[in-house]
Amino acid sequence: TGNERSFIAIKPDGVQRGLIAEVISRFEKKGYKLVAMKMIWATEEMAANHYDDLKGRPFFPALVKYFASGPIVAMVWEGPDVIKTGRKILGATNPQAADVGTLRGDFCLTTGRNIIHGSDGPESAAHEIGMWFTEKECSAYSRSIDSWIVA
Ligand code: DAT
Ligand code: MG
Repeated sequence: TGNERSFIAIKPDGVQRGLIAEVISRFEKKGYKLVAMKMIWATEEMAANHYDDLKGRPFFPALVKYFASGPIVAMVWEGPDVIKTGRKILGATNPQAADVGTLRGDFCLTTGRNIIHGSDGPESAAHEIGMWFTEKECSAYSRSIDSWIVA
């Protein structure tokens, strides 16, 4: 939908590797609107809550440790079909399966260090945005260029 929002986070490896600007650039150049952003060092409790749906999977403990291993850049991006199209910009979960031209296809090698998170549906987007940001931290604003991007 037109004003759909997705939670996108640059994971600790993406921050360490200097890929913050690259990630922002891909979403920004596509035309999406950044409505919230902050750097935050998640606790393992926060990481476990974020990946709640994967509790019980064998890789869950390692995933939680990885996500809490350093600061992340948490963002909310807005625009037409940003959840589904954002997932395309990220590429497949396993970087070896990710198409060249996607962030994971271009910048990483293994599932355990896949640099970025993106909401996979409207329910998870709402849960994740609510978990990481308050309503007031999400700025509803228009850009004068919007009518050159969306019609
Ligand atoms: P995605 O991050 O593409 O939404 P997911 O939600 O299925 O993928 O899993 C969340 C993260 O957990 C993923 O980015 C990396 C890790 N992960 C998923 N499947 C894994 C596996 N089979 N082995 C190791 N780590 C895995
Ligand atoms: Mg997921």
